Formats: sequence, structure tokens, C-alpha cells
Amino acid sequence: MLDEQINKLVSEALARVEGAADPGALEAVRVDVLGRKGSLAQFSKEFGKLSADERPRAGQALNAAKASLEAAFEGKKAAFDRSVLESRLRAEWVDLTLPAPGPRPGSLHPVTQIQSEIEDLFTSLGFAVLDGPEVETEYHNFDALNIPPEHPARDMQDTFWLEGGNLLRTHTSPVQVRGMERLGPPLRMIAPGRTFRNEEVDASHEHTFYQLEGMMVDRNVSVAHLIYFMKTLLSAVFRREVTVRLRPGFFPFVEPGFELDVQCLICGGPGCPVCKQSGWVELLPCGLVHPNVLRMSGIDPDQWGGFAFGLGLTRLAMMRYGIDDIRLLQSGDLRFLSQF
Ligand code: FA5
Repeated sequence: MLDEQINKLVSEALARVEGAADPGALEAVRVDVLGRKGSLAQFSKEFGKLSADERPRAGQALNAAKASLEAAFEGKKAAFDRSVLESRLRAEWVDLTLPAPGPRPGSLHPVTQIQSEIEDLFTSLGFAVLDGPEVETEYHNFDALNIPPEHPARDMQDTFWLEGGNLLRTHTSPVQVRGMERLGPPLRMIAPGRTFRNEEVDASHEHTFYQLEGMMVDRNVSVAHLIYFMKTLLSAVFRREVTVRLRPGFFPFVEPGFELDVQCLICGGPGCPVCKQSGWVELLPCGLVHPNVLRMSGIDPDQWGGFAFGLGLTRLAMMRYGIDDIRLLQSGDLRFLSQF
């Protein structure tokens, strides 16, 4: 009678073990059958009612039932553990025999690309490429460019002053002065480089940006020469017609001075944050070199004349590539940079 009950309990419990869907369900069955208050423990309580003859056999039957159920639980638990491991192995599988991906190919920064193109163009036209210091003297950045102390034109370029009276150059024009001092006339030079201004940053203004200075000093240099080189420069960079306008501009180091603006290539004219809703972007101020500037660098203005321009190289890159926010260019964001 007891045997039968034990056999029934074992076969029902085995079926439940087999049917357990996950480790949680299996544990619930284990507690139910083998736990301290489980069905097997209930049988042990009945022992007292058995005769002394029956007890050993019943004890053996109960132990055998317990052993077979424990084996079934362990077997099922091991099967669950294996399947968890297998699915992790499937999900986290790595083929160690694959070749390593290798370094990602880099590319030149858009400003560097345009700078190289312009350098190639101007060297082919007989211009030298000069470099100048980013930490400049007040003399080279202002005085030698006909901007004496207290001149209101100094306020046009908010300056980062350094201790000791030097400054971070606000434009590449001091390299004109260094070029004239070092090489003398006749002179054809360009000078690309980084410039700094203590300005409010927005879509078209950075505190650190690039300019490209150009200068030609020779006999009988006129506005016609200046316009020829400006046109050559713009058609080489844009490789298509762009609408430009030339208007008078004031810079103490040129006379006459001009502002060459390009119609905004971000919005095409109606206005946007880059052109400050005006439809035009200031790109290429220029003019004929002021006689005082030539004289201060030891060149006789009665013998020699010249033109100079100060291209906004960062803005030119924006126009060429349709970049609608100058801040992207120095962001170091590879998602942006890898497009060039
Ligand atoms: C100058 O810096 C003069 N040295 C240019 C010059 C050279 C005139 C030779 C005549 C002869 P300006 O301050 O306008 O000029 O700056 C020149 C160009 O630099 C601007 O047209 C613009 O394209 C760019 N630029 C000026 N400020 C910023 C800025 N904060 N962020 C980005 N680009 C700027």
C-alpha cells in the first residue's frame, strides 16, 4: 500500500520535473516534493503508524524514491545550466581567426585641403608661402600696419593680450610686414595661418580661425592686378560661377580698400544664421598697400606699389563644403570630419 503511494508520488513528481519550463519552475517542484514540508517529508511522518516489521522496507523505498527524485532534479538543472551556457556562447561568439580591422583611414581637415589647393595655385603663379608666429608683437600686428596705439581700428579686432605686451595675432597681416622686412621688393607671398580674436562665438564666428594673407609688391601694381588674382583664386576654389560683390572697405593698411563678399552658398541668398540674414558672407577684404606700410618696412612707395588681401580661410571652407556652423570645424567630431 505504502509502496504504491510512493511509486505514484515518484512518477507524478518525475513528470513535473520533466515538464518544468525554467529553473524557477523546477525549484518550485523541488521544494514541493523534497522540501522540509514537501510530500516526501509527509510520508516520513506516517512511519510511526507502521509496524516494526514494515518500517525498514518502507524506509528503503522512501530513500530510493528520494535518491531517484534528487537525480532527476540534478539532471534537469544541469540541462538548464547547459542551455544558458550554450545560448551565451552563441550570442557572445567571437571568431578569433578573423584578421584585425587595422587603422581607420584618416583624411585631411577641410581647411587644410583648401589651404593646400590655394598654396598650389599661388606657388604656380610665382608666390612664396610664408609662415609667421602666432604670438606676435604689437608692432607687427598693429603699428607696422599703420594702426598706431589709440587708433580706433584696433577695436575692430578684439585682441587676446599676453603678459609682457605681446598678443595672439588677430590676423595674418603681420606676416606681410615680416615678408617685406625679410625679402624686400619685388615680393609675391601668401601666408596661411591660425588667428585669434576675443569674440562672441556663433555660426560664423570663432575665437580661433584661419586666414590666408596674400601680398604682391612690384612696379605699377594696380587694382586690375588685384581683381585678376581674386578672380583666379575664387574660380580655382569653387570651380564654378559664384556671385561676388566688391564694395569699399576700410583697413588702415590699404588705400583704396575693398570688401569682397560672396553670395551665401548655405542659403543661396535669402538669409540664414551663417550670413546673419544678409545673403552675403564677408570673405576677402583687400586693397592696395598703403604707402605708410611700405615705408615702415623700408620700401620706397614712390618706386614700388602693391596689393594685399586677407582671405577668411575657415569661412571659405564653409562656403565650399556647405558647412552651416563654423563650430563644427574645430569640434574634433569624427562623424563630421570623416565626411571630407
Ligand atoms: C582682416 O583681418 C584684415 N587683416 C584683412 C586684410 C588683409 C584687409 C589685407 C586688407 C588687406 P577682417 O577682420 O575683415 O580683416 O577679417 C578677414 C576675414 O577673416 C573676414 O572676411 C572673415 O572671412 C574672416 N573672419 C574674421 N573674423 C572671423 C571670426 N571670428 N571667425 C571666422 N572668420 C573670421
